[in-house]
Amino acid sequence: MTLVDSPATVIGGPALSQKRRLVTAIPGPRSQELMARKAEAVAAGVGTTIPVSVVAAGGGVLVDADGNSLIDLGSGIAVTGVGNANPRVVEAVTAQLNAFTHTCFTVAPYDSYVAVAERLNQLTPGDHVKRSALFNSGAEAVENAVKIARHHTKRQAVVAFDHAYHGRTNLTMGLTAKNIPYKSGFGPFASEVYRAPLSYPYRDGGLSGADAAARAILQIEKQVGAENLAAVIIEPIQGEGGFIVPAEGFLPALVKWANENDVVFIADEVQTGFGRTGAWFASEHEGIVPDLVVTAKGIAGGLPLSAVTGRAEIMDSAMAGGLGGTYGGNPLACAAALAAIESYEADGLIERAREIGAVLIGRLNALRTGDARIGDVRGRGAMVAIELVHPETGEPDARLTADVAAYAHANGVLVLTCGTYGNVIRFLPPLTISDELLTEALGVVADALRAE
Ligand code: PLZ
Repeated sequence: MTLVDSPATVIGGPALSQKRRLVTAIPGPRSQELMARKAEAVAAGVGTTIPVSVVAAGGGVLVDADGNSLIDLGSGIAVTGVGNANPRVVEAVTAQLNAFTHTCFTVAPYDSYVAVAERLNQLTPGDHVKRSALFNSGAEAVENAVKIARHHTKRQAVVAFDHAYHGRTNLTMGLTAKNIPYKSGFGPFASEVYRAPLSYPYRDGGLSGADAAARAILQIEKQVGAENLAAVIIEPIQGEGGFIVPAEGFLPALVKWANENDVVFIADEVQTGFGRTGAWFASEHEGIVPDLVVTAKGIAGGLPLSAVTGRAEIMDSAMAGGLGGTYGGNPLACAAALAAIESYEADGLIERAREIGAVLIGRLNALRTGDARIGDVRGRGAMVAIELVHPETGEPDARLTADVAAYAHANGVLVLTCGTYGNVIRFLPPLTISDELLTEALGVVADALRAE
């Protein structure tokens, strides 16, 4: 039986009922206790979205220490696509734990690292010869993609886009657009990073994809020069920046220009990858073939793993020893990735992402019809968002957004916000969520909008 037929088969704990259930206020007493300890022990810069103490998670719910069961519309920021404690992942990681936990692949290699590379080479867009290298976090993989592109092209400049998010390390902070909270006070940032305008259909007056690409390319040519440019890096659908789907034609035009100018085109599929958008990778929706693809998050069912996959001639440019790290491609994470990939395939989860998308888009568009504060509904597959605005002016409404999220949290639905202007609510459920839970959660969001 597939998970699509019976979402209950992916429940993480033995008796994790797939229900929203509140037995205390959020946070309950045990969660409050944890938050008090956190305040004393954990650096203030490490924030939290919802003040709970999680003890179990699976299917479409998170259970807290007070016995509350919350509907999960965040998947740990698009990580647990295969569901929390996915049985295939648990089994594979447990077996690996009992065999060996670490040798460092660059010291004494093992099968699963190579197997993950083989799977990535098959699954990412394009049928050219590919190589992969594995790392720990999305940011680390982005850094390595840029390293590789610079080494290959012998050029230095990198272009990222408005509203981009690529991570929190020094280079990736520089690539990231938004100042607060990601960058403010954390400079100086790496040099040779330039920014280009994005295609943002809701806010750029409906500029066509071709025109938006021409605008970006003109700026790159005038301000940077292709001869200095190692790479352009872009999220095919922006994540933290506001779930912005560029106008059709924007991405293909950029890829064409990059190819013609020997500029490495890097797709940051950290948030969009692994079935999230209803395809293995979001690049597929417009048929683009990036030179390098950066993946993380959904790759390994919650274990820390990331990768750069791309054209062999680019990936092989760095000398042996030039790429690596102590933990990159750790055996536990690789075992998890192989099991997660199996789950996406065997359990029909990519198809499920499209079904989830249809439910989300349908319900949210219906809400929008009667509510002018919902300026836009957008996304693909199980990566969907609403942008909230002041109806008279179209100005972003960050206050309403925060209030709707707070109402949802208080009522047992974990939603995340995003966007340069903090006015986007994003829906990123595990692909193992049931339609019932999803519909109930959207009902709570509708109540929240009614209450404000
Ligand atoms: N590229 C497209 O979405 C991570 C960040 C949350 P790491 N997004 C969630 C936060 O507040 O830190 C992300 C992404 C894209 C790169 C990254 C970075 O991935 O695994 O967080 O380093």
